[in-house]
Amino acid sequence: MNNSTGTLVLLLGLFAGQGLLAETPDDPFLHSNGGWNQTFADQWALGTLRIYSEAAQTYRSGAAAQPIVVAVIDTGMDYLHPDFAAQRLWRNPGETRNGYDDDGNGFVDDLIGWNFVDNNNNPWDQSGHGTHISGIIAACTNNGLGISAVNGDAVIMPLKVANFIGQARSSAVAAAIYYAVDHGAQVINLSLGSELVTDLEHAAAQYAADNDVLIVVSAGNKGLSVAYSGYATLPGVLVVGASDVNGERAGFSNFGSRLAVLAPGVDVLSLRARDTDFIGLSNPPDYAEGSAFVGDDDHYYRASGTSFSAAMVSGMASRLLAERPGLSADDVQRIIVQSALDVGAEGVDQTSGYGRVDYVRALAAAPEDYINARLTGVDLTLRDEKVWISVEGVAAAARFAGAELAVRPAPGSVVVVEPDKKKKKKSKRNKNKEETPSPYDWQAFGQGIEQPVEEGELGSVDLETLSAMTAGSTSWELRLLVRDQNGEQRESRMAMALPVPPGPAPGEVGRE
Ligand SMILES: [Ca+2]
Ligand SMILES: [Ca+2]
Ligand SMILES: [Ca+2]
Repeated sequence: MNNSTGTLVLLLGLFAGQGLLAETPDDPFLHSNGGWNQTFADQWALGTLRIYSEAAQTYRSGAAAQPIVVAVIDTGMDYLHPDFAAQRLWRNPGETRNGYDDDGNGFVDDLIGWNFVDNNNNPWDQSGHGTHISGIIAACTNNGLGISAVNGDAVIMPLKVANFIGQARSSAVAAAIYYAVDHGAQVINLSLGSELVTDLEHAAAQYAADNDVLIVVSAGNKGLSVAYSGYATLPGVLVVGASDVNGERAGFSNFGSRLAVLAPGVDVLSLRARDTDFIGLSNPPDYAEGSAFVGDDDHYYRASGTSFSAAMVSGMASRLLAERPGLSADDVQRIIVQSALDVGAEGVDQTSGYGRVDYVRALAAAPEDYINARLTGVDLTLRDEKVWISVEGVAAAARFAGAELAVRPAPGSVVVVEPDKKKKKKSKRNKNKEETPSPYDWQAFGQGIEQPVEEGELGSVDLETLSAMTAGSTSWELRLLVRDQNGEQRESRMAMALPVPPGPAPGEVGRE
């Protein structure tokens, strides 16, 4: 974005430090609204993320941004798009166009990436999906044309694994991950749906994690829980769902305990690959051909989906890596997750994870700080002729100071208090006193948590006891509170009901 001299970069840094607004990119869609007769900004997502805000400028390191390579494992790319700069396309330094595999990596003339679908060196996009993603991350920015990107200084490595209708083989996805890691990508965008994940993909994702490469995965668009299926279950990946213009979870966005954060994923404007209209390919009943085209020359396209939310986060991750050299993939993931703005239910929840990502908050975050509070599931077991309810999740912090699990009847649930023998005894004993604690208040669920729990049981209570202490309720709200020694704390909430708690997939609950 800024290809001026080192002196000017330094000056911009100084001005920014004094709170003066540095130059924002001059791409027209960054400054316009109503491009398709909508009421909000054409590139509303960049505003929401605060990529080009004054606040973001004040955190600029002033260092010349190093180009971070982002591998886009998708349908390929229209790398000749007029709003994509040729120098932002990855080049394999070890390869020459001569029909030989010069660098001996098993791919002949892999100059700019690879097409794993047709097994050739041209990752051209016949769908448009991959180009849209690549444009969000690194369209040509500040060129007075079209859109701005999240990180106009990133370099895109297009790895085509999906055909024009978006179908991909597991072996191709795995091979593309290895290729990306082995050729210098620091971020991998994987916005592909898959119900079943193979050992091949699992091993490839582990390879990326072991080599300090961040994989950003889209949660999917079926409005379902992804706690136990799809690429969300790959090791080390950052799972992103979609938020809408109001900052809420988009209704189509998948959710579940593996969802980390939300990012803008509704009506996202980006590049349109030549001769493509991918929304039409899935034959949505209310879609008129070409109606997602934007701009006088139809070079732009608007689309909704968690694919594009993941691209926002991939772009953000690459920008953070450039702005804050020395951060590891884990650091970047932690920063993005921990600095997210809480939305939806209080604290970390099933539908919005840690919340909505925010670039300024991410810039300000300390990489070593974290508080992980996450309720992930409920297990029923039979023990000593009683039904025990175990609550599972994560309770950890940089300087763990303890955690508590609490329960109360679900808000809004009508709780009929059935007088029973125990209660009668109790009321006799406390004849003139109100019962304490009230069954409608938060009450401790199991013992206090004194040691961090990375993933496991946080507490358990037998059903009879739980029922008695919550006035016979059969649906509850759970709350986990995790404290750090620095005084910070984070909570997580989850709904729980009998006979089958919501959230986890069938087979994971109710087993005995
Ligand atoms: Ca080669
Ligand atoms: Ca060659
Ligand atoms: Ca542009």
